[in-house]
Amino acid sequence: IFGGLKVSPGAIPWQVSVQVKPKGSSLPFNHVCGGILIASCWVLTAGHCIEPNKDIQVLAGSLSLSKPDLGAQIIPVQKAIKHANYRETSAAVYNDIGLLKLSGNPGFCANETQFVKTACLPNAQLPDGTECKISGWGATEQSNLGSNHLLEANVLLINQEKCSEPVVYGNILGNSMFCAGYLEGGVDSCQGDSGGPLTCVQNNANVVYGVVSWGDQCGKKNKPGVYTQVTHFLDWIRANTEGAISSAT
Ligand code: 4AZ
Repeated sequence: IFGGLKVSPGAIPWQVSVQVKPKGSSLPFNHVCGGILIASCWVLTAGHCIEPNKDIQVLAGSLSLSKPDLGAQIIPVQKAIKHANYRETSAAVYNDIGLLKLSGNPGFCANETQFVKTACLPNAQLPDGTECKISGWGATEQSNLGSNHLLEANVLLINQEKCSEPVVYGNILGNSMFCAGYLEGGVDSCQGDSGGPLTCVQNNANVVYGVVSWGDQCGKKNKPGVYTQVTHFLDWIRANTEGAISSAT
């Protein structure tokens, strides 16, 4: 996160670290991406975070990456689902969304605590200019190795036509993506934040409105962060979570 501040304990309890190692190896797990707890046994992340032949685990309820906080939960991933239409070009990433099924009995994987809670899904698009929050352990303006303590920053939802202007991203933006941040630069997500949350307040609840996806570097003028539009994938999320996500009534 560029232009971020340290997160306080329990402030972003749906944030997880997605960690991998080569399948079957004795190497330690390594943080690769963020993720978002959307049900006890389900983590939403970016499609590009799901690589073949890796063992995956998630770290929940910890602000520190190197030394899990008291009350942290480390949960193995039983199954990783990458969107079937995931596509990567040199310029952009399309349908950049995936789901991680945690190991445990249905409904009893991550334990809800003060530091571990699920985020809601959005039920409609929000207006341009809405202030939302991003978070992660990714690269900062100080270090491209990232931050050991979870960082957060506020960003604004940017109009799609504005973000599709030639000086910004031109015609590569798809309708399953949106831009957020500041065209003047400075505050942004970055490498290592991918897969993590962009949450906004909707109906007095925090909803996971975007998933950190890509961008032309970080914090640059006219190159805001690009996020997967979660509202575009609501049916896909419901269809792939085995009934674990209840619909709003
Ligand atoms: C990345 O490489 C990445 N500024 C993630 C987010 C952004 C840029 C790059 C957005 O994972």
